[in-house]
Amino acid sequence: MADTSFLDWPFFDPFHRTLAAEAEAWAATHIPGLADHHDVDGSCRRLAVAMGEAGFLQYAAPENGHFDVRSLCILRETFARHDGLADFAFAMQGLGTGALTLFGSDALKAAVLPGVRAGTSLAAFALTEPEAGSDVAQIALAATSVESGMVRLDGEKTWISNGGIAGHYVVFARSGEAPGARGLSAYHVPADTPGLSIAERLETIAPHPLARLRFDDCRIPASNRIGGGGDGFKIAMATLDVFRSTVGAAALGFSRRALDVTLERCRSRKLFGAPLADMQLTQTALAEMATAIDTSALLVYRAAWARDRGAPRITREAAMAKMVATENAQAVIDRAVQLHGGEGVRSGSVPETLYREIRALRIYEGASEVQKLVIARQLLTQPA
Ligand code: COS
Repeated sequence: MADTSFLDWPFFDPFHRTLAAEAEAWAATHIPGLADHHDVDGSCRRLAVAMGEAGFLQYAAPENGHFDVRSLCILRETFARHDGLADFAFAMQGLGTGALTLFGSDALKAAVLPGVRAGTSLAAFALTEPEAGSDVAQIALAATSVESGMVRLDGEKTWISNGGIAGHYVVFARSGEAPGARGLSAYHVPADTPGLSIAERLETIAPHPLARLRFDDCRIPASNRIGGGGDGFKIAMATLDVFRSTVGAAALGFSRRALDVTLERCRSRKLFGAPLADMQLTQTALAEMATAIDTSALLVYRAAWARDRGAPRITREAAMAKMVATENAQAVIDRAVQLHGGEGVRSGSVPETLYREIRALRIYEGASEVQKLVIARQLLTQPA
């Protein structure tokens, strides 16, 4: 049983504890029958509908427009502890519509978000391009105003989660109001818009729905723009400020699972006539794993709490939470693999699955190296 004592920390309100218990009970009952890693598209569709029916997607696309980031983190941590695809299906409904929730017009929100909350319409966040990943200001996909209130999109996006199964994408494009970061805008693009196609499905070490998208003379109404013209960069960053802490929460869920199975293993496995747990080398590893997990949890829930209580910007806190929790999780899971011996690398074992699942989290939504840049810039721009 995973440690839930963190829920007694002062970061939480009573309803967070209730939500954590509800999510745990739901996950234990429903996720095993819904997640099938040989059918990632079907699994994500089934998981989203079931999470919608259970009411969890209300947190991913809140009706009142205000994210409760602690709830998002609790849900991601809980789902990730049970299954990486379950976490993914939940997270994408939030990340894929975060820009709409925060900056969209009432008409767009009313048209799109009910299906997202129901889990019947899958969402995607289309930021990265073949030549613009960490350096968002280099986005090249062109948005050009054309006749009768339409905008034409031309270019490519890649590494797009839910690409191929999403019902709609938030697409960041160069609208040209100014050079660099100030010349981008965000658009809502339904997946069935003519000119939008799936150029390639992308396979990774922990399979998830992922694709490269092509936009060829893809026309959408100008009213599909999210926020103001030229505001796309800030909209992307504000969305990532919310969701980066939740990536840290998913990493925490993976780490807690790794520690749980390692504790079981160390108690039951005999080595030189005694349980593995009796060796001081093992105890050192377990102590370091548990301390890394608590360190991550403190940073993740600090960032979430700070935003929920109204901090105007939590860029630094979210970057620290994402960087430390994902890096710590990699180290914790590597230790779990080592303490499981051969079983740790057997295909399909829990440590092996976690080892593959965690790797991408140190890269997506801002690699650890980018988080360091973000943290340092925040320090350097503070008044002396
Ligand atoms: N919230 C609101 N506004 C923000 C912001 C935030 N978190 N971060 C930056 N801005 C604003 C800045 O204040 C600046 O505004 P002004 O033009 O009014 O001064 C503007 O946005 C440009 O910011 P900056 O100069 O820092 O832009 P850079 O191009 O130098 O940004 C980083 C570089 C690395 C910070 C940015 O590109 C980044 O976060 N990259 C990682 C992106 C990512 O996560 N990619 C993965 C794809 S998603 S799976």
